[in-house]
Amino acid sequence: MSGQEAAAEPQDPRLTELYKEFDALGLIPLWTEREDLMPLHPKPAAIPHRWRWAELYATAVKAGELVPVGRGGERRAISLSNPGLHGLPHATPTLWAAIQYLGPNEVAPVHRHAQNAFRFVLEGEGVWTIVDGDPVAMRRGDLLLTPGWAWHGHHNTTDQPMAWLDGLDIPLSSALNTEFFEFGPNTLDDRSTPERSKAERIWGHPGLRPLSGLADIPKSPLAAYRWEHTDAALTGQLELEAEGHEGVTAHPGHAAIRFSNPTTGADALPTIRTEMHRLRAGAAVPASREVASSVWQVFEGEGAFVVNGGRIDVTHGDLVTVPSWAEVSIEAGTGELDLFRFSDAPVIEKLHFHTLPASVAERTTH
Ligand code: GTQ
Ligand code: FE2
Repeated sequence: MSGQEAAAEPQDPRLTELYKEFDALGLIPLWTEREDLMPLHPKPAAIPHRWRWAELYATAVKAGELVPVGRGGERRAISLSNPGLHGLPHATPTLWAAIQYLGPNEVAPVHRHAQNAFRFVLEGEGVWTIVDGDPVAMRRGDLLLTPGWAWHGHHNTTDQPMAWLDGLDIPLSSALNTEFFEFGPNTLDDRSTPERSKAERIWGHPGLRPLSGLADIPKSPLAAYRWEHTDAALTGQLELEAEGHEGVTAHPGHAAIRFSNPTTGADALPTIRTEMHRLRAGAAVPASREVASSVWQVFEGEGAFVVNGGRIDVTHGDLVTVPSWAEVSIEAGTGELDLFRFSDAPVIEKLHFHTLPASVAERTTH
């Protein structure tokens, strides 16, 4: 019997009474909810969406003029709110993405929280983020980590503003009720500006592990992944491919690396996967889907994402959300396209929600 036929029939008054009883007792029967609770495949409320960097940056500049940064608010960060997520400051159901803006000589005070964070620098330099007392320079193309519960404050040492991308697991932490927060000292005493952080001096040597650090550390101890290394890794893959070596790139014309924890080889942060991708001019990442939600940012170049059949053109700094199970392909424009990406895949993999039989993996969303 279809729902319509059922609605047309007069309802048994005992059934009406039963629904009232459910309601009064704080109960909801499965049969009225099943399709929402257990869809045939993920049906995310989050939608594929693009934020233009030029627009984000312009509003951040205005916020810089109007909104002080200091104790209380702690950060001048403006979050990407996915239009499908009911006005929440969530880019996807699990991920926070924000532009953070620090004006000339400004200081963002020290605090710590259970949520894991990273910064990715699209452009600019001159800010040091002090992570557990270790000053870490922030420069173009760098990925900087602030693992959960590490103390951190930022200070701009120049007379130029700087803006960057923040990624955190705030929505995941909120859903799991794992949030803790602590204010640090009111003054940021260490204003030193070392080229290399202590973390890099210990951990930043390829394939070399200090004997003082043989125990696995679940959150990467390497506070900074420098653009110089990321760039060289991507260049190496494409050069080898051009020399005729097979299986070096992710796809033809598509080099990619994952930022990893040097003690475990796993993702740099326990809850957030971070990657850098480079497409040759005119190359494409073939269509695929995965059980994980992602945020992409264009680092250099221009191109297009095709998500669930919808084309999204992107240029320098633009951000795109790709919900779980959405089909996505990526095309580079007439030049090379460099893309930073972060996702919640480590969480899904740890919980084994990504292991599906092939018949299920064939199911489409649209
Ligand atoms: O820089 O410490 O975008 O605590 C959101 C929360 C940045 C930060 C954000 C934060 C920070
Ligand atoms: Fe923070």
